[in-house]
Amino acid sequence: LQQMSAGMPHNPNKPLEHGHDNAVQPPQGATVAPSDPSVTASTLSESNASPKAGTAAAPGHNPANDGLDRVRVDSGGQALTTNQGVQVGDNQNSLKAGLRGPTLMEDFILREKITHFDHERIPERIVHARGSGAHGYFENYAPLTKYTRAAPFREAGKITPVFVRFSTVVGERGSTDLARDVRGFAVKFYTDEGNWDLVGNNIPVFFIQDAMKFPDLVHAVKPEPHHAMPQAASAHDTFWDFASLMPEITHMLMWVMSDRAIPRSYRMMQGFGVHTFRLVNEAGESVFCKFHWNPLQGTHSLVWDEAVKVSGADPDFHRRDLWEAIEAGAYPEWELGLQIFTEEEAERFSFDVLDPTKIVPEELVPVTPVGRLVLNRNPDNFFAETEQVAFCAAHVVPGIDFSNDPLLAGRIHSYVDTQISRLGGPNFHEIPINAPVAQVHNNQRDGMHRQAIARGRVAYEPNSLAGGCPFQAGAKGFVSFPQPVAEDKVRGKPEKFADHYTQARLFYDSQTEHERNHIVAAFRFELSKVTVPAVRERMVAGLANVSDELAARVAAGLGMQVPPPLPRALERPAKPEVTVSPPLSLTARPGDGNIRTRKIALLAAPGLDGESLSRLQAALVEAGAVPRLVAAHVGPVPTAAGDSLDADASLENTPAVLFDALVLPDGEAAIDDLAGQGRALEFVRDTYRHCKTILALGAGHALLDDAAIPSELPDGSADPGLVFGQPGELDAALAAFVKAVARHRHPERDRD
Ligand code: HDE
Repeated sequence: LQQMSAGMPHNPNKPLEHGHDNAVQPPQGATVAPSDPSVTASTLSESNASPKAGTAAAPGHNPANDGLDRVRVDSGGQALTTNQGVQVGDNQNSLKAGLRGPTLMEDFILREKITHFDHERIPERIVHARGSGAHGYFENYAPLTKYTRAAPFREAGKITPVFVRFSTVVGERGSTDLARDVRGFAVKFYTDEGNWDLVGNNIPVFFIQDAMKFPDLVHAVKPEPHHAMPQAASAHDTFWDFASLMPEITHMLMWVMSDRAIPRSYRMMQGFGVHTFRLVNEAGESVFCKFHWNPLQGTHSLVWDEAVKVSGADPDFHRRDLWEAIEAGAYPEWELGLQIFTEEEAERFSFDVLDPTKIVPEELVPVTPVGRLVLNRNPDNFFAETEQVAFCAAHVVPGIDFSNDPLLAGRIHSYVDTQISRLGGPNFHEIPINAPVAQVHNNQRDGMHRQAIARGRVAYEPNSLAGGCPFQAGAKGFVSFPQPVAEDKVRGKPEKFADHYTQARLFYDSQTEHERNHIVAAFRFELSKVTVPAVRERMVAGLANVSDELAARVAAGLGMQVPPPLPRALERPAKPEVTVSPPLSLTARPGDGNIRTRKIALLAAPGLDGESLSRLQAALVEAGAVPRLVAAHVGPVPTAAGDSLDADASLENTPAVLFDALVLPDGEAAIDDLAGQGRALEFVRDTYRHCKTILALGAGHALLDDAAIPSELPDGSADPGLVFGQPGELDAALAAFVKAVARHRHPERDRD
């Protein structure tokens, strides 16, 4: 290092390949001390962020990024080299014996380049292959030491760096973001006592109760093996065949057929740890705990017709949304809430808390907010960070422990196992995105791709030759909660696991009318794709155990009679504590009424009133929204006043489904022009059909008539999503528009 800083010619490529000159390097014989994670967000600044515009909240220092800085490569001003650091003279032509002669075996530059290319891909994740990630931090509100000794919860204001990856489950790596599917919500906390991975989903229950059934579930839902169809879809025979034979799946199906499975954005969905976990305090006392992530942006979803169309128009819709929000400085945020209850309380519940197909209703155990998660930095390299990150349900830290949930037990095994083949052997924990901020000291050695250079001759314990180091930490280290176990070995399930329908009914009965309509429509859509009538019948017979109304409506949608209900495993399940739980509806969390990051289309055509549209555009930017001018083609659009506005999107390349709301301009000539364009009319109709807000300025309202949009709701009342404004009274129009857009959708209009 001294040689390098003195400018001596010592391996000059090395610092460029492995980090900048100021990177923290281990001095001879020592290790790098971890950064002090106890500093608060307000005293720190992000260490290495790309410049960001917008309303930057205090981003928080991310010590996990310090380690990554050492391996970030910038090639600005540098010559091209081989992997051995040899500068390449010609990157266009292979080495030949004469210009028209054979290429020579000797060309190590060509062979190195092609060989590396040949191995650029790794296997995709067996599930959750499609995803997007971001860096951020978790900030703790208050000490939680009464319940847990886990490092992130120790002090008020404590910052723990995180990397989060959102995903779909079924589709392959290049599949659409918009599939009807569960979304993964995996959080890696780089705590100062080691990595803790909370590998959750956006739905708080799961399809199955026991890990033994996971391969069957995944084989049933993935593309059918003979022809590898359909991609990223559950609407096919094998999934529903399996589902119809597995009544324990019923509660999960309610969630997956609801709008939760087609979120508007990763930023607008909840996350859940799903299983019951344990918190353990310094005294070794334990309580049960369920983890909830609640988005500050509110919970919002698409409608199915829209999701299908977005899949074509922008299959990267969720990836782009997350990336753009972070680049714009509109950092997405979630609050972490805990449901904490004792084992004795759990004994008295009408359901079993070890059953991952059950929730603990919030009426029974309230959700206590304990901290917030902020995502404030996009990865520099998708592969190195988002693709190579390896989450693992077994990664817990002192203070967090497992329950006996039999699904969780299988997960504790599965993640490292699958990653050994996905990431090419052992030692992937040393890949920078996976390496903990806490130091690693053990006697594990060697294996493929080893990075650490362990010094000394001792790689065993106990030893005397290295002073007994590394030594076991005793009570300071991870100690499993000593739960007593004294029963016969059996293969089976506890009695309460057999109640497959009570909570499915609770979910259905807790939905608003339009949410129930969407569940019915989703079942109808999915089951209508099933080609075997017996499977459809069995499915509807299962739904008859949930709700007569649901079964009748789905059956009607499939042109069949409701069959007799499936026999139940448990004729008399315990009486549920609650029969309706309002937080189960997406409408329970509408957000805080702002329209930040909402995408708004301003239709433009020659002859529009440019002044009112420009003023409105500026006001929307001021409110944090993302307005875009959409016209027949990109480029200048002449206004009535003789100047022009620049359209940055066209009706052809950016259809209505990519926006949250629409503004129709004033100007009769412009409206006449738009009325003659099929795409413009389709734009208006889709916005209306998908229950989004439309603001018509002045003459703009005529386009609503041209598109055959009803001016009021079927019951004769005013449509809250249709706003009319005069160009002279823009402030009033804007206020009404913002209020309507903040509602996200207007389900009163929803008629499928
Ligand atoms: Fe996973 N799951 N899972 N899972 N899971 C994987 O690990 C598995 C389950 C979840 O963004 C795999 O590295 C088994 C529940 C997420 O990288 C694999 C069982 C929940 C992600 C695996 C389950 C999840 C995964 C595939 C039943 C919610 C993506 C690649 C016993 C609480 C993480 C990999 C990321 C990924 C196994 C059930 C969430 C194969 C065996 C329940 C968010 O190991």
